Amino acid sequence: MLTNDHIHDLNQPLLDDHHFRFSYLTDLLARRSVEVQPVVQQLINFQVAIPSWALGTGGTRFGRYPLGGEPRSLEEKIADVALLNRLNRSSNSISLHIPWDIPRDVPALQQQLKESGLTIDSMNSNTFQDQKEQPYSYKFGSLSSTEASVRQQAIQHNIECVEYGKQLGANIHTVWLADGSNFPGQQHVRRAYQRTAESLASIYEAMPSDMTMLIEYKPYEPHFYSMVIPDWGTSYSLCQYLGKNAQVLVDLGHHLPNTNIEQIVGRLLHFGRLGGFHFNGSMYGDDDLTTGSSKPFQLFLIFNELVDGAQDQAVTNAAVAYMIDASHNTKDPLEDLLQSVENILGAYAKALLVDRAALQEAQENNDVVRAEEILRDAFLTDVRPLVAEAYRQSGGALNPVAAYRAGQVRQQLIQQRGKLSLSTGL
Ligand code: PSV
Ligand code: MN
Repeated sequence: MLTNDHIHDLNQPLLDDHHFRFSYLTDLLARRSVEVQPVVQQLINFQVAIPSWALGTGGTRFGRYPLGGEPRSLEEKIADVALLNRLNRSSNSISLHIPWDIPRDVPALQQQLKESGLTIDSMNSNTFQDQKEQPYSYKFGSLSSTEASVRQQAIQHNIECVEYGKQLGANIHTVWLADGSNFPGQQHVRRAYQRTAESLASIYEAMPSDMTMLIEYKPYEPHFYSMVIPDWGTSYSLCQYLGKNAQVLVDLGHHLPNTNIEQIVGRLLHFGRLGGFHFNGSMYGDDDLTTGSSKPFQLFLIFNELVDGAQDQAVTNAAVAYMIDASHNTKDPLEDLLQSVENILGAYAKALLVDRAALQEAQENNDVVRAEEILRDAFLTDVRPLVAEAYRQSGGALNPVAAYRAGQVRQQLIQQRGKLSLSTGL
């Protein structure tokens, strides 16, 4: 399905237009003393992990509208990510969620990953749902539960995830806790935090020294009065308590409307505690829409902080893990993921174009208008030819969504897997 040769053939009719647009932008940027090839190379190097749970149609609690051809097994999920990566060469890893993705045949999976040029990005634990065979319920929390037996079960589940991660070569273990309360007085605020910290410490101790624990925060949902880890400050304090291999994970959808996420990113970089991202698009909360679809300027400002941090020797933050965490209710999930990756690369490209020396000078002089104009100048540059060139140079499709459609991928997946196949996820 959509081989490299096929992708190469689909590029041919688009090349003339691409060269025209790319050489125009090359000349334009040269006038501003920006060399394009180093920018293209940084785009080529940039990789965003795909979560196994975003490959099928998601739903809301009101309904789900599957479009067919969804991956039915871990092997088929890996095949879908391999296909995405053949198209854009920018998603060379997959993140797994346990128990949705329990590996049954580790050597065979390792072989498949190797042949597809993929790695496992992170293992994600799930103590937000009860599983049939599990003795204790997470209805009133998992790592923060008042019951030692429940906490122990949740710790054990996380340690199992760490073990799968070791087997599959994943060096990230991500914890997102659904623990919280719906009513005032339901949960003792300080004790719930303390129990969580101690439970996390037991998991942290079980991790190998080259593994990082990413701690994700979320202000509400599934609980609406309080969440045990509602904000970056709580995640950060837990990381401080655990040790240097614990880092904060920023999921773009896990903020209240109008939160200044780029400022949080800057703060975490300053503290050397920014571990990773879950990219998605959000208007209100955890909407899990296409990354950059409704707030492209915000995405650019986040990348502006990341690029600024990467170029500042005073910043000692370790490598940041990038992942998409989205859910697709109305679009074909694979098209949505291709769009998200493209928007992420576009925001990154624009951030790389910011004239940092001029910006710093404007900031030092409190020249508000000039500083803002420098950012706007980069943001308003049409960088699509740079992203397309990165795809081209790395052997991908000049226009991944168009190639996906021309290759009739969804129709073939439906033929292979059936109209009613359903993937795991939310
Ligand atoms: C929770 O909303 C979350 O963002 C966490 O990352 C989970 O692992 C994922 O979504 C589950 O879909
Ligand atoms: Mn997430």
